[in-house]
Amino acid sequence: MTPPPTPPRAPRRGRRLRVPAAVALAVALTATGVSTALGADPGARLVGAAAADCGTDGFCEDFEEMDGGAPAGRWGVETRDCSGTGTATVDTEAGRDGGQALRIDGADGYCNHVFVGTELADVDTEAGLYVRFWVRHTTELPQQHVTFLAMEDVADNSRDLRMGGQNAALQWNRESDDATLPEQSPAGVALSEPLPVDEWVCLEYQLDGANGLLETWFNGEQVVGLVVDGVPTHDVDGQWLNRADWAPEVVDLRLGWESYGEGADTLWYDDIAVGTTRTGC
Ligand SMILES: [Ca+2]
Ligand SMILES: [Ca+2]
Repeated sequence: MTPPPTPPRAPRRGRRLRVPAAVALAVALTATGVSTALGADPGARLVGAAAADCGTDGFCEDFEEMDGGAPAGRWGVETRDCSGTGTATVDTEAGRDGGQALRIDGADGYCNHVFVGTELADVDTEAGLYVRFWVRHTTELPQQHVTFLAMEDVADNSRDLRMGGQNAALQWNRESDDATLPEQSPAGVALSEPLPVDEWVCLEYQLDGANGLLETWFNGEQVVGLVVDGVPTHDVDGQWLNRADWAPEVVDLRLGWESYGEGADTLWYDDIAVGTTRTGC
């Protein structure tokens, strides 16, 4: 992958769809959505993906427009059920290109969780959702389950779809039934990736709610253990697809940290792009 471009500094928050959205999205999804979700020619969408500026039909966030300290703009700090020592701030300690980034200081234990979230009302998530973000952290993922990204799924009693780690590798977790992707067998975990420390990593995913599909990329490369393609694969999405009616409708995006036993970490997030087509790294 080519290095990411320097994000522009012009005000960009609240950017809305630039094209007749329904038409463009319908065409895009019909043409490429399912085939991409199934892993066919995933590189095709990378053509032109590294364009400068915020090349998405949803929104971008580089945290440069904030004053530092508390997250602002479309983002708010959220601690569901209880709160503790976890903190969320915007600082320049690790920001990409020397700029600002969202910093999460996460601690052991559920109630020390903290997330910074935004609603997705301005993204046509029914047409398929693509999220790209860069993350950097200081501590290897623990053996026990942790979450660093969550989305409220209103089609699943508002329980979360969660991205995080378990057995020291990246995983997806469905809060409602604790299904994991990949399955947490040694063979399944080996099909995922650890999240390296002290370097920026580009994570991307596509969530095709209508078809119950999920695909994940690590620095531009598909992670085969993090794909729900509709066909049960032993060690990967077999457990996930035991529930045949999974059709998520996510309404928010939250970045942060939540652990359920062990797991403390300091993380930075930057250069987020959310939309209905793949942005790339
Ligand atoms: Ca930044
Ligand atoms: Ca499969």
